[in-house]
Amino acid sequence: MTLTLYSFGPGANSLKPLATLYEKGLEFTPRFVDPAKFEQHSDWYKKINPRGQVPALDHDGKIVTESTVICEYLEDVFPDAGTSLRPADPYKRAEMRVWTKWVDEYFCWCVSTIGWAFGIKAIAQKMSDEEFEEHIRKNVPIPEQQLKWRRARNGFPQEMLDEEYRKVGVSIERLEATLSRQDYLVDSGYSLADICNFAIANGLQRPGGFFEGYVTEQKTPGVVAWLARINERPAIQEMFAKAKREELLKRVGEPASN
Ligand SMILES: N[C@@H](CCC(=O)N[C@@H](CS)C(=O)NCC(=O)O)C(=O)O
Repeated sequence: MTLTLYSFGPGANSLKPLATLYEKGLEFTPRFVDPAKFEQHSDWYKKINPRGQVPALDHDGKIVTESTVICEYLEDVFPDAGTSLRPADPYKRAEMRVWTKWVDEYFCWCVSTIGWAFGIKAIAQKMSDEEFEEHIRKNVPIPEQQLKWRRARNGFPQEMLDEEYRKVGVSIERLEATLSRQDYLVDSGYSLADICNFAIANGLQRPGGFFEGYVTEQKTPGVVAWLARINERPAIQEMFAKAKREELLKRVGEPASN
């Protein structure tokens, strides 16, 4: 049995399956897809995920995409490995899925747009106008992502940024409303609800970051304590330590079989 995870390393959507693999103690080969080289848009990678996005899991030659789906797949295939990340009770499991659906449909998008507006610009401005436009037109398969890349390079409309910041505020309030009452998003314990939200929320508390003031000890003590609680987990520490030692960030380029 072999598992290979194609990812950008432990941040955003890539963090979800990485954290799941570490929590479950599953052996896997990490393959770093380098966003600075637009490797997610390369022909070899689009044979793995035709959408030109990470993460993607290869399980014995079967490809699974969509970060939350990969996490659920790992639980389905390896239910007894390491930590169980779904509540046994069907109602609690439904609550967990409301949280993971909400991340994918709402929380991820507002945080991502701000990240693209202020963090991706440098990558997007690496090429000349002509090179950039040709790359986007030829290699980026999703029209919405083409627009996002163009906006990352040329600027997002201010009213869009204002609206996305408003949604980040709404999202943090929603997390705080639950986390001020309980340790984890579903009261039965740590689950994929926490991993998938942590993937997007971790880092929002960073002083000097794009979201300064949204997550603070004074305003959102529940969210701050929850982030710390997850960051203290041995599996999460192992994941970040491996990334720091660059073990998760080795770029391997085009696989020999492609
Ligand atoms: N719905 C997808 C979204 C994947 C996604 O947005 N991936 C981002 C990284 S977090 C990506 O590959 N961005 C690069 C690009 O679109 O060029 C999932 O959850 O896996």
